[in-house]
Amino acid sequence: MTNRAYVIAGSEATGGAGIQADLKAFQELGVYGMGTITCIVSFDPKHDWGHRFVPVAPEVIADQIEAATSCHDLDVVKLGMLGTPDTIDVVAEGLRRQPWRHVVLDPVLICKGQEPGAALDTDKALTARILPLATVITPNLFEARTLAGMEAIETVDDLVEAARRIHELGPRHVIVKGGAELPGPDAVDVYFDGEETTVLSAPKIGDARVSGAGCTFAAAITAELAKGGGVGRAAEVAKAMVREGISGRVTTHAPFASVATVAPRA
Ligand code: PXL
Repeated sequence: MTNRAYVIAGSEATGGAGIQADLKAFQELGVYGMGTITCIVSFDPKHDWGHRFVPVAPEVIADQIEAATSCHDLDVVKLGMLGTPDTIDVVAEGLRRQPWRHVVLDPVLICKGQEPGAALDTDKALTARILPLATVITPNLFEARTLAGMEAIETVDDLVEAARRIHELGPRHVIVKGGAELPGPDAVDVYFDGEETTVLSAPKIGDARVSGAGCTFAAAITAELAKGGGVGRAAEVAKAMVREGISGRVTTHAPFASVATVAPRA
């Protein structure tokens, strides 16, 4: 049977991040993908490439979820940018209609073009309604600080503490990404499964953040889980894929490069 994976996420019109990156990652890893679009983000070249953000109407999101889940037997889903409390409600409702082996949550908390007040509502709704459904969560430093209620995350020990705190919010598997911003020469991620802590570390490739790295990481984990692998191995594959993608990054006319989507050499 063809391995299938599902993603519910926003469209990012330049192709670097969002559902565009997710579906490319699925394809590269040999998984047939289907997707539901929650919002449309179009960077604005006339205004410093700021985010223009348009949510998709909740009933249209519900229709897309109905179509995908009726058409395919799915047991693995990735959640990317949801964007508004209304979107979160309709996605939570849609997910509750069937059992999932894995719900991989990339907790994209704020998109730069959104009102900070709206972001706060979104944080609360995400924590209340989506976190309890997630089996795997992949926060970056900013998201980990918010979810764990920590003022600063600056060391690997801080990453471990954040992973433990976020685990208590519900998700069985927590992978906190140090990324470019964690001080030090290495890109460090910490995986905590409730018992064991695993540190994934590799030398940083430059210091700049690359668009789509986080999306690709969670999408690659989702694809590997769809193929039947465990979370630990899936995280290793995802990290290798993002490393290759950052090293072969696509330069753009925007001030940031986009991750290239290439499956890691076995
Ligand atoms: O990389 C986070 C992200 C996720 N999803 C969408 C985005 C972005 C960042 O711009 O636009 C749709």
